[in-house]
Amino acid sequence: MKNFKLTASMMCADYANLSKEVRDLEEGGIDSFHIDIMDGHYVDNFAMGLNDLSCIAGLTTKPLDVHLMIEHPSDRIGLFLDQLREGDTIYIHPEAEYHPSKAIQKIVDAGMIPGLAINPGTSIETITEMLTIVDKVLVMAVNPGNAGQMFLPYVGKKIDRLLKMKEKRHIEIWWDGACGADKILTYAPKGVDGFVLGTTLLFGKEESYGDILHRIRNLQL
Ligand code: S6P
Ligand code: MG
Repeated sequence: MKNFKLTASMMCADYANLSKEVRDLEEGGIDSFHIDIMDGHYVDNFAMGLNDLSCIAGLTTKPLDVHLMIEHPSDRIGLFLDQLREGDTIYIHPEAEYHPSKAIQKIVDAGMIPGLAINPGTSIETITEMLTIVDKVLVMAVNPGNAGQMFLPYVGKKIDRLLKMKEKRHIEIWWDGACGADKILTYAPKGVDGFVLGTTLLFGKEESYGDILHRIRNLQL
C-alpha cells in the first residue's frame, strides 16, 4: 500500500474536551496535528491562536503542523517558532509577505521545517524558485478561512502538475481542504504525501477516530 500521512485539523476539534480530543486522535493513530492560525486580515476568520498552539504542544509529542493564515508572517513568526520543537512545520502563504523567502529563512534558522501554502488561485509558477528552499507545499483545495467548504475541482490539475516536479525539487505535497476518501484514493497513489483531515472525513462523526483512521489507511489504493 502507498505510504501517506494523516494530520488532524484541530480547528474542527471539540474545544470543550481538547485534551481528550488530542489523546483520542493519538491513540487512533493520527500522524500529526494541523494548527490553523488566522488573524482576521489575511482571511476574514479568526481561528486558532498562540494559546491554542501552546496548549496542544503541551498535550502531545507528535509533530505540529502550523498553517499561518496571517498577514506579514515575517514580523510575527518568532512568536510561533518559540512554541515549536525541532521537526515541526510552519507553512506561510507567499502572497501574505513582500519577501516570503525571508520568512522561510527564519523558519529554517530555527530548525523547523519550512512550507508554502498555496491558495486555489495561486499558480505554481509564482512559487517555482522558492521550491528549492522549502520542504513542503500545502495545496489548498478550498479558499483559506473556514472548514466545511466545497472542493474546488480546478485544483486537481495543479496538483498533477506539482507532482511532476516533486522528485527533482525534493518536496512533499500535502492536501488541505474538503479532503474526502475519494481524494485520498485518487491522489495518494499519484504521490501526494499527506492529507489534512477536517469535517469532511474525521470530525463530528459517529465513528471513533481510531475506526475512521484505520478505515482510511486501509483504502484500496
Ligand atoms: C482552511 C484550513 C483547513 C481546514 C480543513 C478543514 O482555511 O486551512 O486546514 O481547517 O481543511 O477540513 P474540511 O474537511 O472541513 O474542509
Ligand atoms: Mg489548514
